Amino acid sequence: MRISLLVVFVSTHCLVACDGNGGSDAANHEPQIEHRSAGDATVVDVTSNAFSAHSANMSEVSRIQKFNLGNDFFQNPWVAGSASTSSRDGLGGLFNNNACQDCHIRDGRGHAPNVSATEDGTDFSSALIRATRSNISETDKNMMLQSLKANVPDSSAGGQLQHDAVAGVMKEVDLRVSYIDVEMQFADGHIETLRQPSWHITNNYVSQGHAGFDQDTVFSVRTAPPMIGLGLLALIPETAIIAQEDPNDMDGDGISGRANRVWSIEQQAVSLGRFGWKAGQPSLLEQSAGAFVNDMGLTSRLQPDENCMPHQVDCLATPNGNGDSVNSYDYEVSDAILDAVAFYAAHLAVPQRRDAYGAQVQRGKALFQDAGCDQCHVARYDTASSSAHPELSEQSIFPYTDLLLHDMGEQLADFTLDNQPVSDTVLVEFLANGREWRTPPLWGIGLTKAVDPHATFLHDGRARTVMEAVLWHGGEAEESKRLVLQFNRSEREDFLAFLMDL
Ligand code: HEC
Ligand code: HEC
Ligand SMILES: [Ca+2]
Ligand SMILES: [Ca+2]
Repeated sequence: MRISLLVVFVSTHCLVACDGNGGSDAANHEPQIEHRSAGDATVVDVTSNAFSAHSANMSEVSRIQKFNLGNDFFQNPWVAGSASTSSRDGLGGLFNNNACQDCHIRDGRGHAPNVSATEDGTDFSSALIRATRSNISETDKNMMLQSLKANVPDSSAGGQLQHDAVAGVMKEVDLRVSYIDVEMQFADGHIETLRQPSWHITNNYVSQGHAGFDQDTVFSVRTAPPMIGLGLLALIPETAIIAQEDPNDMDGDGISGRANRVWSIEQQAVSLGRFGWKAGQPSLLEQSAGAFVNDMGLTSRLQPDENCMPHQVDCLATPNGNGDSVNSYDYEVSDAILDAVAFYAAHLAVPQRRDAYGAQVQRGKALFQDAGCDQCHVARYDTASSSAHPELSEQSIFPYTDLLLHDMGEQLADFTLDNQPVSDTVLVEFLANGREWRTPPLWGIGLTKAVDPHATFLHDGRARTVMEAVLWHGGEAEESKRLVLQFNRSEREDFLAFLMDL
């Protein structure tokens, strides 16, 4: 039995991998497909454009008709509504930024503000803060558990704090961050210095006689994640994700991932959450519509209402961008534009790995597995069949995520008005509590700084390097971090060589 299995394996190896990619004499006899992280959609690029290419196997027709149109509306800024301008107006009243690309920089990620010796950080151009009430009624809690309701918004500023606004509208908040240094010591004495953030949020309505934030409001800082490979993540079969859940840690390994379940406006049903730092969005179409309305103040079929609270009369009075003197649309973002942007978001390719089978990278991969990183950062999936996205259909992919929520401990928790970490009983986004985060995919992470040297890691961007990100792991990942802290110098180098090769 063993022998015949081995024969099958070896012959698969020859069928699939004898294409000259990498040596065929690897220690294990698996076919070497891992360097192509996104299967046939993988691109070869190590430049600052590494995250901006379309799926390598995309047809010319799709590229010209949809990808380029989506790119245009992802990249170029939107302007305030007026009677005369184009299909790109209707920004605000309230917004965080005026172009998708200004947060998802070069189709990669954003960053937390940097600080100087004398000044706190105020550059929130690619980050935003959500606001959620924590002391909620049983009815509200049940609604969230049944996933009909993402959260209960702050009654002053709503569920997201917009730190910018069009002329004549009061922006909701002014934001600032300061950091203190925290030292982490490895077993061999090596020290890494991390920066622990304190977020300072000024509610501008207080100056207008408003009471300010509700006393029980909790805050969740989010930097923009990278845009690559998202259509492939959308096609990971739901069964494969659910099969990895272990909500009560039945297997006793200290890791208890669970899926977020969220309300899908498109499906009008509870669906598996996949996107966002807490997996609060079920699809790229809904994530894009959510970004348009919350981050930019742009309405669409899926999000027909502006992001203003009832008392924000200046926001409500902002001219909308529903068409111009010639055309009129029902919403500021037409269906054609929304579809094209979601298509674009599905098709940013993942770059090929540089040295996946090199000796040092292989040693680093073994250390990654020894430290249990792959219990959450699960390497491989096969995507479902899709006629809508043939390029992404039935691909073997290596995203390094389980798309599940994990309690990452107090240090990475969302926080209260007086800057205390929230407890794990506070629901922040559908079923995700204030200490839970979705395991982010690691594919492409080694090219992050090539794409944007200012990019930072983790949900709030506190980590300046990949190693800092690892050393912030706590909660369910505490044991993994403990094992990393035992690495000696050459092991650290191998470990990082693997991560930087992804
Ligand atoms: C103000 C900055 C900002 C702007 C502008 C912005 N985004 Fe985002 N984007 C974010 C943040 C922050 C997240 C994470 C949200 C969360 O955790 O819920 C995100 C998440 C996403 C995701 C999910 C990625 C993942 O890995 O789960 C997609 C897709 C996305 N944005 C698309 C868009 C599109 C399309 C636009 C323009 C319509 C846009 N974004 C505009 C900041 C921004
Ligand atoms: C219990 C699950 C779990 C384990 C085990 C785990 N991680 Fe993570 N990892 C996460 C989650 C969840 C986040 C996001 C945390 C946040 O943003 O606050 C994360 C974030 C990261 C990031 C930053 C990603 C980004 O896009 O900013 C890196 C790098 C990373 N992990 C590497 C590792 C390595 C290496 C190991 C093993 C030493 C490891 N992780 C172990 C769940 C896990
Ligand atoms: Ca608007
Ligand atoms: Ca708001």
